[in-house]
Amino acid sequence: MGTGSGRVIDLRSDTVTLPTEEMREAMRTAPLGDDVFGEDPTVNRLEEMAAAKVGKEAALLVPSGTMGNQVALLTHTRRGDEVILEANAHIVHYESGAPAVLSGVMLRALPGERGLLAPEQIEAAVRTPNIHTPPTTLICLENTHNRGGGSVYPLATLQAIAAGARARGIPVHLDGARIFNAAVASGVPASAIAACADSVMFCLTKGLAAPVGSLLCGPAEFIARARRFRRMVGGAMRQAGVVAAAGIVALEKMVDRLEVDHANAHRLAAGLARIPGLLLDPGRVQTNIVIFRLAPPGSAAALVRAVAAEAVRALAIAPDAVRMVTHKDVEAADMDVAVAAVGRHLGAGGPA
Ligand code: TLP
Repeated sequence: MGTGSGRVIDLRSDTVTLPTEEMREAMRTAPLGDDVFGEDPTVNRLEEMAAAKVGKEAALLVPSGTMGNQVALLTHTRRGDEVILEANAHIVHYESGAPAVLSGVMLRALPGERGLLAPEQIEAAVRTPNIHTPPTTLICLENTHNRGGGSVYPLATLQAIAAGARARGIPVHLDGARIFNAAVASGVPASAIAACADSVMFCLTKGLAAPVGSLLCGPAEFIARARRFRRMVGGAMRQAGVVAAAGIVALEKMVDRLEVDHANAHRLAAGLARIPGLLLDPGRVQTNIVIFRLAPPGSAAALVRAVAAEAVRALAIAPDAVRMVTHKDVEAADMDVAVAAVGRHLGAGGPA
């Protein structure tokens, strides 16, 4: 069983993608300098391209999406402030408690619908200034939403949230780790999505397949302040053009092909949804993330172990929930192999 070729179908994340040959060649030949002196031409070029892609004045290369989000929080907030965000946000779940440690902020985590917040929900959560309450000084949104199953904010919702935030003078930070998946799936340019936020972070290392790097983008004045916080958390790098070179290829060559990942995710979801004992509405899969639940007493960990034995890798994200993510290093036929492996486990009434 398995892939028969010794190849592993790794659906744990789109972060597992390896750089393309073109990226490796660009990395080898990139003109370099010391980026802490602002002298790496390849980093400067990537930052300009990134800012232009999302319609912001400036951009800052950071080693990871986590650092991009945390530098944004440091730049937007002060200790004791409150940040409104969705309860399943990456910033809440997967950034090691950094907002509490680095920025010293309170997180006001609101329950969303597949990770998406409604404008009225945010409006109702904004604090009225009072000596007893932490001031609301930032709203964070995530698009696409990872734990929401790759869900995409409708542009009108983002615009309503942005209008409400602006009226109150509260900035919006967008965790757009997968903003290009959102753009490709919705047909809305990344710059129109980003226009609903003051700052936006996006990753080169997810579907775009670069080995390292994320960009924090925003007004020039904001990015100038963020540059100091990047330094503070140890993210100022030297000849970072080595990684920026791959990032340039990622932005130029890897965005349009994301629709292939989305088509593969739809194929995967359609196949999985036919398996008894597996709970998934394939109509809700919008991008490259497929999250399904198991009817009781199904165990996500047991399923992940069983399919791993067939060279299919997935991630248990809750006791009864499994995540599979498509990306450039898997193809359409792999989806059928993955579905068959899951089907065998559940069909065999595998260990609960
Ligand atoms: N997400 C990773 C893991 O950290 C869970 C993944 O496999 O999906 N924002 C969002 C929405 C993300 O999904 C991620 C990465 C990040 C930020 C952080 O990026 P990195 O891993 O570069 O720090």
